[in-house]
Amino acid sequence: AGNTDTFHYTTYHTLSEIYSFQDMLVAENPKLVSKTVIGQSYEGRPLNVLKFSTGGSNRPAIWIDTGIHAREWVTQASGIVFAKKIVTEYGTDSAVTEILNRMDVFLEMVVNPDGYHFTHTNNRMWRKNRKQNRGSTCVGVDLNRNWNAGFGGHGSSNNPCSEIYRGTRAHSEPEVKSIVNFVRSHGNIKAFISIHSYSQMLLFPYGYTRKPAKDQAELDQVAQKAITALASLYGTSYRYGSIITTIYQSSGGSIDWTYNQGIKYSYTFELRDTGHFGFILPANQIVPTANETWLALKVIMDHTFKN
Ligand code: ING
Ligand code: ZN
Repeated sequence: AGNTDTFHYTTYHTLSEIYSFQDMLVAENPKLVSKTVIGQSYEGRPLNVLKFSTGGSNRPAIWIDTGIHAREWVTQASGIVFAKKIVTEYGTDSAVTEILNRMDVFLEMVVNPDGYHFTHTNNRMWRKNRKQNRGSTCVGVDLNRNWNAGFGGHGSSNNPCSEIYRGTRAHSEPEVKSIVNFVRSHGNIKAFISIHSYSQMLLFPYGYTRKPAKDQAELDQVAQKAITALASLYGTSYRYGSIITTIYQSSGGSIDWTYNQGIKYSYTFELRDTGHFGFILPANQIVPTANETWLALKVIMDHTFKN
């Protein structure tokens, strides 16, 4: 029922509403948008990725994901807004048009569907997936500690009851493994942007080591440009820098893995706010948050396109 013009971007949606949004967007824009199911979650839900493409084969691509952590609702909601923006700005915005004429964009709006469903039905503050951990009554693995980049190091836990439980081994979780397989088999991803909330930060590798990324100077410059664009809309101020020096030490994170795979433009956003509402950001901030973030995303995409 409905269409993506009358869809309510100003409220939070259930998982099934997000899935039907995706299908509507594909149905309305069959030449630009398609849906790929890259795997299934632990509880058997589809892991949907929207592909925005104007043709070609295996074009250089930009990956964006939202919702790896269940409770970070403004991220999944922003993912919906980004998807709609891509289709409305293709052909009207010169940067988006130019990018999509030569590159593909992949958007996974709900990386952690089981956790997201659980935040609607049981516990609004759930973060991890819903893995039934063997030998423990505690549920869930932190999907941003499960990647093979400093796996098991500081800033992750081997305790299944911890909010930062890393799982039994790297890539043990289907939600992570599906992205790993996708990234590897695609082989031509140039930027990988993973979106969290909250803290208002733009972060780049590394999180597991203090060793600076070899592209640190460039990553830093692009981040500075991106947060300047972001602030230009409503004045929202962001900090930026490497994960370990800007937020905290954290091992097994996605963008450290993608960076080590050779994806130079690996970034993580921490969206609004700085803690007043935290994860429970009022719905009237969804669209402004997505709008300002989109400006920063376009800076990163445009830089990727030109390099
Ligand atoms: N923040 C991220 C977390 O997983 C992060 C910070 C980003 C860590 C990138 C490692 C890599 O802890 C939130 N809010 O989840
Ligand atoms: Zn998060």
